[in-house]
Amino acid sequence: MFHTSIVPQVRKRPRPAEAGVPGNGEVKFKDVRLYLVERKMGRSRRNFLTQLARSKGFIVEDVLSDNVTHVVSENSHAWSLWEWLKDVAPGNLAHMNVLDISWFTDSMRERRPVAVETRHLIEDSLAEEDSGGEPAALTAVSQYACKRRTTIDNYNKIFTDAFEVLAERCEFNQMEGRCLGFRRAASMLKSLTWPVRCLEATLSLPCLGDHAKAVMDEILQYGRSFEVERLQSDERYQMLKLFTSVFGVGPKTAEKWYRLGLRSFGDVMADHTIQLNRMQQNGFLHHGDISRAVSRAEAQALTDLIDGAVHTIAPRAAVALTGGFRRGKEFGHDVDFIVTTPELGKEENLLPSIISRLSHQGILLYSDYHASTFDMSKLPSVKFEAMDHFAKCFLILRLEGSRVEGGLQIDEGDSRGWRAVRVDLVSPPIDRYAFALLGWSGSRQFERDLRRFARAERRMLLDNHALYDKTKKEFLAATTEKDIFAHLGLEYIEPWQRNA
Ligand code: DCT
Ligand code: MG
Repeated sequence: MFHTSIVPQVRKRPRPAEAGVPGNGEVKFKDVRLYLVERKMGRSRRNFLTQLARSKGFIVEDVLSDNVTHVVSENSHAWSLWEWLKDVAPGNLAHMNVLDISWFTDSMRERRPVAVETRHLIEDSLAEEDSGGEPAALTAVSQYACKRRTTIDNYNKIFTDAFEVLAERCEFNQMEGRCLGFRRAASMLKSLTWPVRCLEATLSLPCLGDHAKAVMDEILQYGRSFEVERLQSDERYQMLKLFTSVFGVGPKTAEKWYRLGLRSFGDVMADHTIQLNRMQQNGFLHHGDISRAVSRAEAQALTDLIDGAVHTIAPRAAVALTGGFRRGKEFGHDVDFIVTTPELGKEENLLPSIISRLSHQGILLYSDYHASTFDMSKLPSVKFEAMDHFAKCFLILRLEGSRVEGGLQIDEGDSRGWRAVRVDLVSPPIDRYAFALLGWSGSRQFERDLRRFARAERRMLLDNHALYDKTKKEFLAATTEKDIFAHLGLEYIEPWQRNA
C-alpha cells in the first residue's frame, strides 16, 4: 500500500550530517544500526519506515557504512540483493545481518530489535531453501529436526564440530541468524545414518547454505577447514571462549572483559573495577570442576541424591531426569531434573524445601532460586522467551566419589574425593508436566524446530507451558509427550532420538 511513487534510479548521496541522526526520537538501542535498502522498497516507503523506526528509538543510517549492523530489504530476490550488496557494501558484509522486512516489522511491533531468527534471513545463496513450507517432495531428509530421528551416533562429526566453531563465532558477534544457520546445518547432518563422503551427496540435503557447503568441500578435500583453524587460533575467539566457560559469564560480559584488555582469569581477578556477581564468583570458584563433563554414572548418583531428598520432604512427589541424560548422552555439562507433585498447587513449596534439605545435608555449594511467575491467563505467548515461567533453581552440589559407581570424573592427582556439579531443578504444576518435560528434554535445536514446525506448518504456538491452536483459538490439553506430538500431527520421536 505504500508503493505509490515511481522511484527514480538516480542515487543521491545524503548529506553526511544526516547519517545516523535519529531525527524525531531519542536513541534507545545504541548497539543496533539499521540500513534500509531502497531498491525494490522505493524511496517513499523507505522514508516512511525510516521515520517510523527513528520515532521508536532506532538508529537508521542513511549510508551503508561499516557501522551498520542490520541491513533490511523488501521484495528483493536474494541473489540480486547479494550481488548488489557485494558491489556497494564495505568489507565487513560478513558481520552484518542481512534481513527481510519481516524482522523490521516484528521489531516495530515489539518496539525493540527482536532476536534474528532463520526466517528473517536473506541468505547469500540461490540454493538456500526458503523458510516457508517443506521441500519434502525433493528430499527424504526433513528441514525440521522434529521430523528426523537423531541418536547420539554422529557419523559426520568432522563437519558438525567445524560448524559448531563457526556458530560460536557468530554468537560472539551477535549474529544470531547466521549462528542458527550453522546450528541447523550441524543438526541436520547429525541425523544422517551415513557419513557424507562427497559434495554431490549434499545436493538433496536441506539446511546447507553456500557457506556450510564450502566448509564441507574444504574438509572433504583437505581433511580440515582452514577458516575454522584460523578462527581457533584467533586470540579474541580463544578469550571469549575461555571467559564464557565460566558459569554466569555470557558473550556480552566476555566481550567487555576482552575490550578492557583482559587475557586470563588472573587478569580478571586483578582488575578491581570488575564487580563479579554471586553466580560468577561461584563460577570462578568451581571452574575446574564444573567445566569438566559430568558422566552418566555421576548423573545417576545425583538422581539418587535428589530422589532421596525429595522423598524425605514429599513422599508422593515425582522426580524425572531430563536434559541430555534423558536423551541417552554419556556426558553432559549439568544434570537437569523436573520435580512435581500429583496435587496441583502442592509443587509451590517443593524447591525451597529441597534446597534447605540439600543444605542440611551439607552438599549445597550454590543456589539461585527463582519462584514461579507462571500465569495461564498470560498465555499463549507469541514472544520468544529464553526461559519458561516455572519455579526453578540453578545449583552447584558437592558430589562424593563414594556415591559414584566407577568413581568421579576428576583430574589426575586430585585427592579431594569429591567434585562440584551443576544441577538444574524445575517444578511445573502437574497439569503442565508434559509440556515442561518435552521442553526440558531438548535438544535445544529439537525444541526450536518443534516450535517452528508448530507455527509454520500447523498455525499452533508451542512452548514449555502449553500448545495453542490459532485456528480453533483454543489450548490443547496433554498429559504425555505423545499427546503433544499427536496434536501436532507428528510421528512420536523417542527422547533418545532427539539429539538434534
Ligand atoms: N532449555 C529450555 N530453556 C532454556 C534452557 C534450556 O527450555 N533457557 C531446555 C532445552 C534443553 C534442556 O532444557 C536442558 O538444557 P541444557 O542442560 O543446557 O542442555 P542439555 O541438552 O542437557 O545439554 P548438556 O548435556 O550439555 O547439559
Ligand atoms: Mg543439561
